[in-house]
Amino acid sequence: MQPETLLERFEAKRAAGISNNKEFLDIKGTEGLKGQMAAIGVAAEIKNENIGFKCMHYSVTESNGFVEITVVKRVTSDFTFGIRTVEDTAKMGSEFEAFNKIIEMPGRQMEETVKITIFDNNDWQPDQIFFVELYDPAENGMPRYKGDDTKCKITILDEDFPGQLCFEEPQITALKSGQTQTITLKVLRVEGSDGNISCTVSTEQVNKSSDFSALDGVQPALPGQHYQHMTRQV
Ligand SMILES: [Ca+2]
Ligand SMILES: [Ca+2]
Repeated sequence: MQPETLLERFEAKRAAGISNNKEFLDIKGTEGLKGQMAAIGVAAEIKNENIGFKCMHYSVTESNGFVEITVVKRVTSDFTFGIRTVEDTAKMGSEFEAFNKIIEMPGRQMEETVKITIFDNNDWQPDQIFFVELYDPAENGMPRYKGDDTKCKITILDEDFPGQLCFEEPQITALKSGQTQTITLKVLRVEGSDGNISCTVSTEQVNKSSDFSALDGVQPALPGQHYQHMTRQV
């Protein structure tokens, strides 16, 4: 008996040891088909029949200034659609410029590229994401079009290096002289100097004598600052 449904064909191929997922991964179809494929553990990408993103995920460094995203039209007739940004961990006005536009594509035009501004800063942050989606401007509430390819993800890659703080000299010797002396400790900021960082500093008494003034508090380091002096009396 010939397998008739997609599920039956998949089972028949699997039973015969044939591995060919192409038709499952690139197939156009309905939500019902998607559910059927999910039931057999195959991730299906359901494309919108009219419009979709060419790529589903873009990565851009924050210093790049912008990201360009391409939309593909799949019908030969004129088509009007909306495209807008949606916040996630990346926020509008902070990490990217809000974008919301209605675009009319004539029948002969099959692709359109939009440019979204990315903002740079000097602070280290985890990589952040936002989304761009295609929506129906003619429908009430302007919902996103159906299909997995009507939403794409943008990852903004951070490229700032705050660096690390350390003492220039791991050990300093001060001889007792009967008079108050001042020693200087130099703190270095190495392997990067982007953004503001700070560290807490404290003194620790190793033996019973208390022949030094305590050093406690927070030492800030400003962007581009590579060292700082701290003085103590002994
Ligand atoms: Ca930066
Ligand atoms: Ca940054």
